[in-house]
Amino acid sequence: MSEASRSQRLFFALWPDAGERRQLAALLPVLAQGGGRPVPADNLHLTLAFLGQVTPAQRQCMEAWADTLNPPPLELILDRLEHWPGPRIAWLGPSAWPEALDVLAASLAEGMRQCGLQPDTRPYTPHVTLLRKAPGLPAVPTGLPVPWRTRSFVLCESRSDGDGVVYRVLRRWDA
Ligand code: 2AM
Repeated sequence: MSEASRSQRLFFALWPDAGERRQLAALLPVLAQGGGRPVPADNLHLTLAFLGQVTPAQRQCMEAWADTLNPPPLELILDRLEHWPGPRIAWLGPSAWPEALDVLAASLAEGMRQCGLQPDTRPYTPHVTLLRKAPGLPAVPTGLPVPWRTRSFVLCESRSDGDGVVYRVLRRWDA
């Protein structure tokens, strides 16, 4: 098999625990009343770095880089509901967040450069996508804010499965 055919679409993320996922998922039906397609509950996450399509060697390089990082304790309060008209997503994120989250995202972006990948050059905006094809900002549901405490991050694979996308956690880094 060629390197290209063994490539995978990968990203690093914060992955909610069962309770946090339940709280986030509970927002979806209400939000979707205003239009848009809710993200499947199992897919909810907060991206740290989107790697895109990577070769096995690049994946190995990024895992080795991640091994050198110490997952910081993070306490997030997801209280900011926003709509981005370009990608047409409605998302929930923190209106303020610990510097350690920026440092972690920036460290992974630096790892991407070291491993021959091109990180996003836009400022990092932590967000959990809740609706795709969202026509506008949905009405604020009850159930906000959602607190999220973590001391780990994960490497995920994204695959298309015909009628959607399926994410699989490949590895987890715990403090
Ligand atoms: P999004 O939720 O804002 O679409 C997996 O696709 C994850 O990586 C999603 O959380 C997605 O963010 C994020 N991501 C960042 N840049 C991306 C890109 N260029 N293409 C696809 N996903 C991207």
